[in-house]
Amino acid sequence: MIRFLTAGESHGQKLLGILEGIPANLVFDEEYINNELKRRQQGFGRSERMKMESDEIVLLSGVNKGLTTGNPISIELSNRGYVKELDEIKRPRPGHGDLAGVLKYNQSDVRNILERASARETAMRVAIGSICKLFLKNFDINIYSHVIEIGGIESNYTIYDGATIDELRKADDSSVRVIQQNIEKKIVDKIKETIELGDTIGGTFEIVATNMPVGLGSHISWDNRLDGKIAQSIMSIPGIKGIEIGKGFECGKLYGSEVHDEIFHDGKKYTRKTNSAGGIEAGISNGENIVVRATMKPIPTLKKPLNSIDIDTKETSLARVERSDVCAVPSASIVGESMLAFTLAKEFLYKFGGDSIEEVKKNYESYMKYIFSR
Ligand code: EPS
Repeated sequence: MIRFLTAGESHGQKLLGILEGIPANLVFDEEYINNELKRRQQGFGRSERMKMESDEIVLLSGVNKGLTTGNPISIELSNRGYVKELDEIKRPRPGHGDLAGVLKYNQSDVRNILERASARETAMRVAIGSICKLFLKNFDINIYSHVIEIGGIESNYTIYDGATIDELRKADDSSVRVIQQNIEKKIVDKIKETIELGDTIGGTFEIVATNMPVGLGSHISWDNRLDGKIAQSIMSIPGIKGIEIGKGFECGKLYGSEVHDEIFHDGKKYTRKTNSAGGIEAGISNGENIVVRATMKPIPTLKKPLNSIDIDTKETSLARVERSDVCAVPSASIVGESMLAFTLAKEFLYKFGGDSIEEVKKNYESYMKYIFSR
């Protein structure tokens, strides 16, 4: 079983992460992890803070001579945006955790909530998720993402419109992680317009995991279902308000005959021609690519602030204005890849568990032999 914990605040000294349960003898590719951190820092619409930060991990434990030891892996990331003494905040921003947090934790300074609620924490999730990606790569499982809509401008070129995995890889070349160049321009213009307005925008991204084995997750109990676990992990990303698996909400508009993926056999294995289910049926991975979409709401910190209340005086006032992102959907898609990687690695180890990579591989290969004999 793997699990992770993070600690740290947005303008605190460091972010800390502990990942437990990664098997021994995994090649720990630090360059890959740092590159994943860079991918999260890209994206037109991020705050000036992103130019300041240059995220690179400091590895503290769990690796020897470039290989994991099976011990908990602990890492740290520094915050160049560290501020020793922060001023107090009294005017909660609608849409942020500010008000609900100060009430719940009986705080008089909104800082004590927002510094942790901040999406800065997702940098550590990407560091941890990229270790999970390295693990999954041993089994040829790869995870990709691209942005399919920002501020109402849709790409109309999702995995269900024929976008290929090779094309998804190209999202890394786009400043807003979209495949089509004409849409990229429209989205960049929309973000520029939003900056001018002193406003913010959200959007939707699509994540795909390839080469999935049949059999992760289970139908036997509500809390074993893979789709439920994926939904929880993606929904835990700050700002996410909606999630779909496969064709998701569109399924509610179609006939069963238009939705369900017919079953074939090519002489060696079962195949499907469509994947509306997004690779999961009855909470079990069915061997097709896992497809997840998530929608991020607009960032709550507005340059033209919304109405709020001063929590000390109870007087009507405008919400606090801080330096912030205008659009962080491209970054959120990388965080989404990482959270999916963590959930899939966890389920993979649950099914094929072992204390070393060699042991997991043996279990996996013997299961795959059985699957292909069916
Ligand atoms: C964030 C506000 C911005 C973002 C930050 C998340 O920070 P600042 O207020 O210091 O400009 O840049 O995201 C990150 C630092 C990051 O690494 O993603 C917020 O309020 O959530």
